[in-house]
Amino acid sequence: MTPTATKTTPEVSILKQYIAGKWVDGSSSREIVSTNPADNRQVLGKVKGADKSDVLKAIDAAQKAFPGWKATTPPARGRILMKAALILRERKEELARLMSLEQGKILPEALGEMEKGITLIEWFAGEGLRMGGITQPSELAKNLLYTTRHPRGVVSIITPWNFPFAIPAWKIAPALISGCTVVFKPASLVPALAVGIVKAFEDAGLPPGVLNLVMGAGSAMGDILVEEPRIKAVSFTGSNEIGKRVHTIAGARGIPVVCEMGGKNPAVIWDDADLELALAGVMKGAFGSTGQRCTATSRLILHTKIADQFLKMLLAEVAKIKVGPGLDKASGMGPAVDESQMNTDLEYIAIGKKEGAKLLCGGNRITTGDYAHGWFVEPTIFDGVSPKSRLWQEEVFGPVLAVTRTDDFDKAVELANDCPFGLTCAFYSQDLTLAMRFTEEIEAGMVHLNSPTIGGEAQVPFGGVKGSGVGEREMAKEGMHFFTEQKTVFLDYTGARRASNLY
Ligand code: UN1
Repeated sequence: MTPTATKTTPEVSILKQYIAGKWVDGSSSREIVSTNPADNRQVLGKVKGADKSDVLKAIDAAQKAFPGWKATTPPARGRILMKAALILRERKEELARLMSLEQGKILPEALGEMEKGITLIEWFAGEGLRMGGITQPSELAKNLLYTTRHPRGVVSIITPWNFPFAIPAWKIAPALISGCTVVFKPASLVPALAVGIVKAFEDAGLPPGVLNLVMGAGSAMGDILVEEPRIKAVSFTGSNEIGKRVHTIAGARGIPVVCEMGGKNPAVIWDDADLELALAGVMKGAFGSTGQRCTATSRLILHTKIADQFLKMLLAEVAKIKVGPGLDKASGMGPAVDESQMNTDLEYIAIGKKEGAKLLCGGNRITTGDYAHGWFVEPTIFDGVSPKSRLWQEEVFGPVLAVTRTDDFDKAVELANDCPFGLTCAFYSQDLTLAMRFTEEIEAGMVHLNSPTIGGEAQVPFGGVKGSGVGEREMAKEGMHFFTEQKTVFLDYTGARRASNLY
């Protein structure tokens, strides 16, 4: 495994903050260093970190740009978004390569993420022509009732490292099309991709100050992105710990907030399931993106009758996964994003063993040869996991799958629901009645029938219940509505004739 040489891209060469339409250095003494998780000797770029003063400048710029952007018609905003999407399409391969290098995911996954993010921008671009409210008949004659939507103002967008392009895209695009101006703070592990997306909007002609990028340690910036009075809404995806903090501060200020947080998503494979289909779904769900997605399949509930057969098929398939660098064509699974995430994976593997679960495969860091310079963990499966155990209840965010068995449908649903999260789930069966019962009884924001727990599409809402999220759903109309205020208008056009009031 030789580290793949970094192709110098324009995006890497301008690793800077973007404030008021200018690429500038941050004021913090702390640098953000972008490294390759497959080979931590390879530094991809460095950013002079932002601190509170930079965030305030970004908020100033966004506040100044707001009236002009608000006055720009939604179709005109949409054309800028569409241009950004076209630019991103041209840069798709280049940015996907960069994503593999910086985040670690294998190239086909990075290309898939680019495609998804670009589609989201295109979808929201089109909403510029459709964003109107509703018209309803009134109780009163010659009266019209209708609603309009208005941008909230300056908003904060805070995103994680696991989808460094798609998650920023699905938050920035609806904010911009709504007429909001944005202060965008990506995770410090993925600055190059954040620059890549912002650069595309700049090149598409987005006016200065409408989208600002601040990169730096959370500790250097403090809570200013949520507590500054000019911030009118916050959209956050990330850990439960930070999400709860964001929610509390935003709640105390009385501003709208969306927090998309963890998942511990179950896949239930029933005895009549198409096992080949279920196998493909569990492989993608549990080990795709190295398990580092909130929609990952992390709990597997097998019908007792097919459990041994299915696990045999699964183990044979997992044995074929070649763990390796994202840009290596042979790799089927990339590294953990950094040392800390790798250690979390290993800690949960140790917890699983201690709790008495049976390790079926994996369980180790890979350190042979050049692998010692990366954060590689084997795909890991535990059988006989107790529902009360930490391995069943807590999010790992790595390639670790917990398995249990039952032959009772009600018990399967109970096991699936016995967890603090409720983002997504999967049910594999040919039985429509059972599938519909599962859909009704499961506590989750998204249900996949005969399809893996992962993924989402631009045109339908995305989000979860319980510990998985608070606030409005993302994507689709809901994703855009979050960034707007509504006005209900009561229009009386009786003119000189006196309106006869009903009440
Ligand atoms: C997906 O499964 O394609 O952080 C998206 C996450 C989610 C996104 C998952 N917000 O993993």
